[in-house]
Amino acid sequence: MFVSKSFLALHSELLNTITNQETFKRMNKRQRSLSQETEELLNKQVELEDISSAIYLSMASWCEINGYENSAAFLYEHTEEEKMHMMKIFRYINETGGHALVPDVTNIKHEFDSLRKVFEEVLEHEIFITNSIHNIVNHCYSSKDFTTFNFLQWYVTEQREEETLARRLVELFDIIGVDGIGLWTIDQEIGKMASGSGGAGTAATAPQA
Ligand code: OFO
Repeated sequence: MFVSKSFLALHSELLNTITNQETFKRMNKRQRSLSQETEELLNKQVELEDISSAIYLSMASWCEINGYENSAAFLYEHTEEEKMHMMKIFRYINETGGHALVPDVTNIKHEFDSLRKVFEEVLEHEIFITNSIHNIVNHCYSSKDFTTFNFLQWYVTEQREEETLARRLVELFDIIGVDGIGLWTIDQEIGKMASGSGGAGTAATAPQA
């Protein structure tokens, strides 16, 4: 059977590439400092940060179409911030020899009962995220993965700030009340709190929820 020279060359080039990729994968496995279990926990956290981003985007949209412009701006910015949280972990997984996986986020709700409910859900969600971070930190401490333990300290600080701010936002509803121009005033106050807050390790430019 006649086989063209260029086909043989292409075939051998392909084989080389595959061999190189396999060698790289084997080397990568040997050289990884991340345990399988920590990698799975971090990939789960990547997904949670992406879910946070999607939830806040949905909330921002709801606020915008219901006339709460400052709250919408706050949540739009926070959507970006959650993406940044996700990417930090994503890159860390690969840098330490793991494989970061792109999450498949679906089933985000689009309707909310009220502005107050939006921010109550933000607080509830942030508490959930804090617990998740603490769970990974605890795992890293007991498995003596001090590199990841150290990496996660940024998130520990960030979560404390995010929870505190979310609590302040919910308190606005009790302090100001929602009657009359109450909701309008709360939306203005949320705008002020957004522009004055900053995250762990960031300049005071982005809002935290
Ligand atoms: Fe990523 O901190 Fe909020 O969720």
